[in-house]
Amino acid sequence: MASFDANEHQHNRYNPLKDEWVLVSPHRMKRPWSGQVEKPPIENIPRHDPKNPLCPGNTRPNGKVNPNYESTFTFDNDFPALLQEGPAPGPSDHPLFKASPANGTCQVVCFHPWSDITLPLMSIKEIRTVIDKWAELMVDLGKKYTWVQIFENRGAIMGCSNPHPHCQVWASSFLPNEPRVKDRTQREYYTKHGTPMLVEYAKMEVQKKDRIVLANADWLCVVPYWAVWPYETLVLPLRHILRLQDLTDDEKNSLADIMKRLLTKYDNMFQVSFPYSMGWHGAPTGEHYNEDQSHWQLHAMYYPPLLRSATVKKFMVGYEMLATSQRDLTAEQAAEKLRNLPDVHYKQAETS
Ligand code: H2U
Repeated sequence: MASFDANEHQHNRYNPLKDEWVLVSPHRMKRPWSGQVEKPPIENIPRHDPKNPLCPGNTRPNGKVNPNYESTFTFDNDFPALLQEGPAPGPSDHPLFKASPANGTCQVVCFHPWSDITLPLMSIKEIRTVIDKWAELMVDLGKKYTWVQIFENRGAIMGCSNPHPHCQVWASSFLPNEPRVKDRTQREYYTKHGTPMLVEYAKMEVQKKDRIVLANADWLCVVPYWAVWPYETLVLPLRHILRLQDLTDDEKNSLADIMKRLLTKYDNMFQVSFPYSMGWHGAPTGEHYNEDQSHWQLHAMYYPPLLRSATVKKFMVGYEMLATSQRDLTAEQAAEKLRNLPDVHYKQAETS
């Protein structure tokens, strides 16, 4: 039998952050596709749409009027999934029917006054204002809440309801599932090895090189060894940093550089605004500020669904839903493809 080659032969990879395995089947890359084809995303978005509730100066359906903002604009989500107050469920009368209180607040952050712009098309300075807003919200909401989740859904394919560039911030009185698992796995790793898991991981990826997409003085962007989504990336600081609000001025600028280059590469892949869900994870806040959280390392995840073209996305169905996540393209192949894409945006290449 031939000797093992990760780019050719099936294998499982372990995700130590989520304590999960992913099945890698690179031999399937050549199979034919005759399944669903998504409609290409509509790209002719007006700069200002008088009917869009996220645009400057417009009245939202609840009667509130947006200011004529010129940079970022943050408002309380008019349809929040978490309310600040409400009656709490009583104690459970059976271990199979447990409920617990859930309070919180939801906000929307518009990145820019224009609807026809996205982060990769914004200047480094403009991206920096978004990062500053994120850090500010982490501080403000983190005073009261256990977890502040910053996330961006980009593209209708990812459930984004509005083309205006924006993200959401949901702050909660509880630790949601994903960070709850990551808190446990990072804590266990730190106790066992005496070093934060993701600080060690970044060091190893710098040595190994084959999964690096981008790097600068402060940041590393890799397709993680355990990636599930075809072009999933993990953005890590090179220094041990617990939370987004702990970044220095220089680190915020160099993050804006990494974000612009990564998102440009994504868009250049199929010459479309590349859809994704992204978000930040760092040490919990609220009551956890007073605890030792050294096991945590700040990181951002990008989960784009596209696989073969602008219209064919990866579905997490069947085996993924019922057994374990599976991918065909290896993380190393995905990283190489991303690394080789230009970091000048295709829309800006024509004009520069
Ligand atoms: P997406 O990030 O999935 O596109 O969601 C946009 C959010 O904007 C969504 O949570 C909010 C929705 O509740 N929204 C308002 O708060 N007010 C509006 O008038 C429109 C949309």
